[in-house]
Amino acid sequence: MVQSVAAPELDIVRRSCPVCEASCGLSIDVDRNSGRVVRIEGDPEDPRSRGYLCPKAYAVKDVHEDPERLRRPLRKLPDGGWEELDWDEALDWAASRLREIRDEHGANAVGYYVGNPTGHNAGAQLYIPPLAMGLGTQRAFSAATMDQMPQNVALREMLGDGWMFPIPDIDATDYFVCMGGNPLISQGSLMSAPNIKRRLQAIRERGGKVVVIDPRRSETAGVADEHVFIRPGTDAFFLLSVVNVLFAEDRVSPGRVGEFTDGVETLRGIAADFPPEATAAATGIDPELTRRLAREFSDAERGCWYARIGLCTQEFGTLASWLVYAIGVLTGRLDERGGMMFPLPATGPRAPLEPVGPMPVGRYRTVLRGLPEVDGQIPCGAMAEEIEAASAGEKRMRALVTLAGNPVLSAPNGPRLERALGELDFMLAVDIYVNETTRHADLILPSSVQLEHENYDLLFSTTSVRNMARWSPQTFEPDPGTMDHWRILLELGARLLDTPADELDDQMLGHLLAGRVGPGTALPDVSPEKAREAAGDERGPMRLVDAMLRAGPYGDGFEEDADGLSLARLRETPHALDLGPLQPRLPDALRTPGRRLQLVPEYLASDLERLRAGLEERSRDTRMRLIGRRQIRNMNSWLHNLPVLAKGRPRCTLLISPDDAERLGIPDGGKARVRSRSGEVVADASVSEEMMPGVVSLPHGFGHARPGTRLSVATSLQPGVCSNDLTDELPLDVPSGTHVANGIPVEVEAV
Ligand SMILES: Nc1nc2c(c(=O)[nH]1)N[C@H]1C(S)=C(S)[C@@H](COP(=O)(O)OP(=O)(O)OC[C@H]3O[C@@H](n4cnc5c(=O)[nH]c(N)nc54)[C@H](O)[C@@H]3O)O[C@H]1N2
Ligand SMILES: Nc1nc2c(c(=O)[nH]1)N[C@H]1C(S)=C(S)[C@@H](COP(=O)(O)OP(=O)(O)OC[C@H]3O[C@@H](n4cnc5c(=O)[nH]c(N)nc54)[C@H](O)[C@@H]3O)O[C@H]1N2
Ligand code: SF4
Ligand SMILES: [Mo]
Repeated sequence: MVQSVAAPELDIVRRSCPVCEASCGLSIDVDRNSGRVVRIEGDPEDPRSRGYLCPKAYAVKDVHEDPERLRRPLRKLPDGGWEELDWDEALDWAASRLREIRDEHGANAVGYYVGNPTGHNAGAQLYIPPLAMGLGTQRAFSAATMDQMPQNVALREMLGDGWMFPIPDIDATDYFVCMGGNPLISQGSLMSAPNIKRRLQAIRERGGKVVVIDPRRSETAGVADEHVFIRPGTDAFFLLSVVNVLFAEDRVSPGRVGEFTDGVETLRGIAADFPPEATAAATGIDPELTRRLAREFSDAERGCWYARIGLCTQEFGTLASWLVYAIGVLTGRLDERGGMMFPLPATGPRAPLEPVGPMPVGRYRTVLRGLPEVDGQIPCGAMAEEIEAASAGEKRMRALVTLAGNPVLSAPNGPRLERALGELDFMLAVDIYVNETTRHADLILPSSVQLEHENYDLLFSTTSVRNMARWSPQTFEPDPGTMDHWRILLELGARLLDTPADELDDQMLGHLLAGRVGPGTALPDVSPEKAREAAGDERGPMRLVDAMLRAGPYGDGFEEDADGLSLARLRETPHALDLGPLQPRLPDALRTPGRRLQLVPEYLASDLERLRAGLEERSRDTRMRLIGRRQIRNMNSWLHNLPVLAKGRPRCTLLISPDDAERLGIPDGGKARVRSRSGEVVADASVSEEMMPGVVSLPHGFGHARPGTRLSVATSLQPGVCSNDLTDELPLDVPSGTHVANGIPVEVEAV
């Protein structure tokens, strides 16, 4: 028998990598005939990444081709098995269950959780509002409370805009301090910059200095000039001492930014209590070293003091994040070349937005602990207690919608959450796998994956070290059994709001345009009607992106023949469009009353009492502390089912210092039991000089050995244990409601 084989039809697709924030330019060889990726390379012509990529770039191919990825909606059967159903039935059923629960028990009986891949998909991000409006609930959770929420809160209070992140102007700096981030592995976070290693090396080549302050001698420390160990969770003390030195040695010079900053003298008073000698016992950092670092940083021509997740998900995350920004202000490095600067995204407003009122806090409180919502977020680790009848009684959350999230592995105390999910009347997951979380759902709606839809780097153009705009084409037709994530959200919203989906979509466009064109806006002469007509009939997120681009600071202002940006123009640009280096944006971009930078906002200062109380406790503290880590071939919990990324030795190891290993009798490769208030795990120990004595490190995102999933590769090659079985859901960074995933008190013993 002769089989006819269709000749390959090769093509090259250029798009940005949707896996991490760096958003490298990829050049993908595809065979259109078989619908498969043949090869992926870094795009040498991409002005941002210039050919750079990391091993995770292959995930875009492997996720697309993973036989276990879901390609039809699945409904749970009474016996725990699954049946496939078609989309209309699935959407109707989901909406009717949610409505029933809402109608009977009120809107807050339903909650939702937004996961990380949302940030990598413009449609998933832009279409949360229709679903959120449809649900009308105040019970909104997301990965933010295991991530950047302390930074959001600090910035909202200081600048009036919690999403205006200061980003290192890394290519122009002379002194780079990295605290609680490991950009060599994470590839940069709130610092979208492909090939960080090269950029850090360039600082050193031009005579500058890179300093890493971390309880682990991380991979980033490996390319730095200096590494300083710090006891986990004590960064706020150390930073207050740095501020103390800056004042004591007359090194405070805010420069231009000082002209519109309030609170410098208040901060002097606060820091007066924290000379380096007062904090050394807690931090483990020699007072003279603290002084030297403060001096070097203030003496440097241009400096970035950068901090990330290790400073957020810790006991004093908001204060630590705030102090990092404050050091930037005091040394005149915020909003200045070579310091921490603010991108001007192409989809952002064309003219400064109006000042806003105070940050909302406490419009909703959790039932058992009375935890306040902070700027619309409730701590994700409170999901379990909000669901449990024993904790929340009649006011319990009875339905949950997860959107591209895996909180059983990524949120604190996963085992408690797993048990609680069993108490729900209805759970809906919009996801692409049956994993540790979604297996508890009654219905899973599979979205299309990145190669199957267009994308625009919406979030990461707000975190990029140079201004940029990037559109990515659809590579393959979506699998007919899947639906674009945005459409799922829109269709659910439409059903919950009793509004036709197209009408809801038009309302979204109308709402967006209302703030950007017409009288009183930055485009007073463009009527909403004209803009709406220019936006065309193409539905979905790209129409919204087009409207934002055209109304934005580089946009064509809806004039067809103007030079400015539009989606049409970007669609003709095969690589990322470089829009130049970051430029000063303050004070215009401030949204505080009177556009004044608040160096010591009251809401943040109110947490100083807790910090003061913590100092004494921390100075005497001898408990072992657990911190997390990331690895180059992981992305949180969800890339372990791809053979290329899962192969090799088990990676979920507990790093422990030689001192501790010897003291506890744990040999390299031996088993160690780690116990916290919330749980315990047994992991393979790896004795490592990288670790500060008294600190152990376990990566997160593992723990795939649970039953009922469809992740055969992850389960067999990299099951690991879940570090969040150990993350206690009770302690919080209070002002932001963020969990403490770094610096968890633990007991470690040989098994
Ligand atoms: N201990 C500890 N815990 C942590 C952290 C830590 O450092 N230490 N980090 C925290 C941080 S920073 C984050 S961001 C969170 C992440 O927390 P989550 O977002 O809850 O977890 P992920 O592991 O990113 O899970 C992503 C989910 O999205 C699904 N998915 C992937 N791609 C798509 C898609 O295209 N469409 C749809 N619909 N679904 C998709 C995956 O199957 C998976 O279920 O974890 C947090 N948890
Ligand atoms: N390969 C890979 N890349 C990723 C991800 C991934 O899972 N894998 N996840 C992505 C996501 S969602 C995010 S949010 C980013 C996060 O990006 P990063 O913030 O760079 O994340 P980590 O690599 O976890 O680095 C945290 C560092 O903080 C240190 N640390 C822990 N506790 C403390 C402390 O108390 N004080 C100080 N000073 N340091 C501490 C840890 O040792 C570690 O080196 O990475 C993104 N990129
Ligand atoms: S660094 Fe991030 S964006 Fe670049 S190839 Fe790797 S995963 Fe993709
Ligand atoms: Mo994250």
